[in-house]
Amino acid sequence: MTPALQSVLSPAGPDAALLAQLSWLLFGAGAVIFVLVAGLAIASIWRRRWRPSSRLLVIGGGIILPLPLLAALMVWSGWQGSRLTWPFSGAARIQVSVTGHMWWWEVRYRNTRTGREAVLANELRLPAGERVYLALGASDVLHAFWLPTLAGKVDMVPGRLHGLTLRADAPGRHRGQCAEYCGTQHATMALDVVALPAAEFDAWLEHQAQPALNASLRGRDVFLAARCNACHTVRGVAEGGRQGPDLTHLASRSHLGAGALPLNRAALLGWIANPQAAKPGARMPASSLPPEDLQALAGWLETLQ
Ligand code: HEC
Ligand SMILES: [Cu+2]
Repeated sequence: MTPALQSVLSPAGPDAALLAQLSWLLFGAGAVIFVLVAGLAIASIWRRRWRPSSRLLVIGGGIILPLPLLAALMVWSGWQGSRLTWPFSGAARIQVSVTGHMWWWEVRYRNTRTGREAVLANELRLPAGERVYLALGASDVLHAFWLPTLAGKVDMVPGRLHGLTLRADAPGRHRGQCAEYCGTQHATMALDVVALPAAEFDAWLEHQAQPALNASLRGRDVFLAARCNACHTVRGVAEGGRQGPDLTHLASRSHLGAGALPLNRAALLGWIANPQAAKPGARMPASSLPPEDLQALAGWLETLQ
């Protein structure tokens, strides 16, 4: 699998391409102004005419060069900005609401056909080549949604919804990151993004909307006895709180704790025993389960594909 991209300079969607073009243009024009003004400064010193009122420098470098250039850039960037996709929910088949929490992402898909909801966390999948509408909000403090390879940055504000329409040109992996300082673990608030061929995406979403399989194993009993469902939902097992990520299909994700750890058995055991070790400040308490219960619990969570 190709590594997930997280750079404005590798655009993979129409809006990101516009923004990358604009960044290069602004950088180029800035470099041109810098070189020309520096050249004029050197020229005026060289000609021993260096005074604060040196006409060459003040009129040439201070007015004639920057004014038209900056004015042209302003017009150009305003025009480019107006070409960015307007966030409009009506045209999109797939609508997702993404909520920023300290320090993870809640991702809810509404299937407009069946009316069923699929809830997941820290992972966003998109059908490639199709416009997707995102409704962005926050539950606690300010966060910001930023997928540099796909679109511009949008603030996530408690009590408000901001829209974003984006499109990934082709199947591939991307990485997003919270872009508004939101507390201790702001840096560990990453979002895995996977663009899939449309048919594959539909099958995946259908699966995510199903309740959990293997609902009758020992690990499930540990999950309930340890009251993990006070904060976590596993659909088909326990409608729990929303303080923590929905775990119904935990095992289909690639990371734990919004990018804090890769998802495997050892990481899972360590996380459940003490999330503070990998992510100090995370809003999940340590547990003191006996080792065999811990193994059963982790084993069961791993079956939640
Ligand atoms: C007080 C609420 C709370 C309780 C109780 C709790 N958790 Fe959590 N859990 C959270 C929060 C909040 C997160 C997200 C932390 C983060 O990424 O910053 C989390 C994250 C997780 C994750 C990682 C999910 C992901 O997709 O990244 C797993 C797995 C998990 N918890 C399992 C458990 C298990 C098993 C128990 C019971 C032993 C449990 N939790 C009890 C709040 C809780
Ligand atoms: Cu943040």
